[in-house]
Amino acid sequence: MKARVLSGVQPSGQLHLGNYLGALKNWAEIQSDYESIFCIVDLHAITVYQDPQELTSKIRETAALFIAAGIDPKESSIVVQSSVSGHAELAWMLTCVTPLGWLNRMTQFKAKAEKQATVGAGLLQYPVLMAADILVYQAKIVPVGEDQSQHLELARDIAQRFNSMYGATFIMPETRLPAVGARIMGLDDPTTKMSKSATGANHAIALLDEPGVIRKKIARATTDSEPAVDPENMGPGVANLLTIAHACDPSVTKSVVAGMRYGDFKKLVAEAVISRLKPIQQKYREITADAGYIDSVLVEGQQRVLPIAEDTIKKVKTAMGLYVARR
Ligand code: AQP
Repeated sequence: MKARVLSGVQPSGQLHLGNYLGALKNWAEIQSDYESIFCIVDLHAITVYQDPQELTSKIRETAALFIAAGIDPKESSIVVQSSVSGHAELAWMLTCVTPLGWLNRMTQFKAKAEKQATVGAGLLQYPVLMAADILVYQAKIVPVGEDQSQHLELARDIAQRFNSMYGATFIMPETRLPAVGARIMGLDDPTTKMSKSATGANHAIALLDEPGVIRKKIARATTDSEPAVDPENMGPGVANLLTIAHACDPSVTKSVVAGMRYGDFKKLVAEAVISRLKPIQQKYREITADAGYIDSVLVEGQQRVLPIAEDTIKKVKTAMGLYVARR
């Protein structure tokens, strides 16, 4: 029997190169080796305010980008998190075994909370919901970018604590980081990770950006005051661009770019990105031309995974002594 894989993306904005290189590309590469479940985590997205209409369309757009990036819906289950109630149900049960101090230590919570006028309780709960996403399917492998490593550790701690309180129930999930691209940084500020929620116009390359836009964004990317690439002494901006180019086209290496003037180097990076995104954008256009296709994929995904989630919820309820209807 194949081990189970689980991962997700928030439909909270335009998917970007960090999401692709840190997550989607890796998912597509490993999907056939596992029983794979990939989620559009809309319940995570609402931990900060989302415009309802936009959220609805972003959910479908995200699903279409999963497929365009190489996720095969026949092989992998593509699921909207809120369409399987077990995620939220298990999250509550896990909340009740999670010490508050564990959540207060989460660096992503601290960083996001600083940007909000009012901090919703859901933002603090975010990593517990993420633990539930993984544990409700008893997933063994969780392929994510580096920014999620701390949340994955917490998921393991929560699973362990539950098992020691109520008996062996959950299997321990393992983090799987990509070899290259685990942490893509913002083009405008290479000290912060590329993210959907950042507001700078030149921060991220969206997967659906036109070639002209990509060239412009990369041309404006922050580098340093040196004139040319010194492979032994690269500033964070240059190193980030090289990581991006290498992840998009493995033939672009340190030795290839050594001594290149920044203008030429950036052109090389832009072309590597454009070539990598071209087939994804083409497939996206094909998929979205068929109005009913994405919904059929999402219903199929939901139906495939529901029995797994229901089985876990029953086990957890039984372990905790909650009511389970006898039929
Ligand atoms: N910059 C990144 N480099 C590598 N991997 C990344 N991931 C996200 N950013 C990078 C990985 O993509 C998956 C989905 O993560 P997400 O939906 O939380 O993406 P986001 O862009 O970080 O979204 P937000 O809404 O902007 O969230 P915050 O504000 O939390 O950053 C994950 O596997 C993630 O590791």
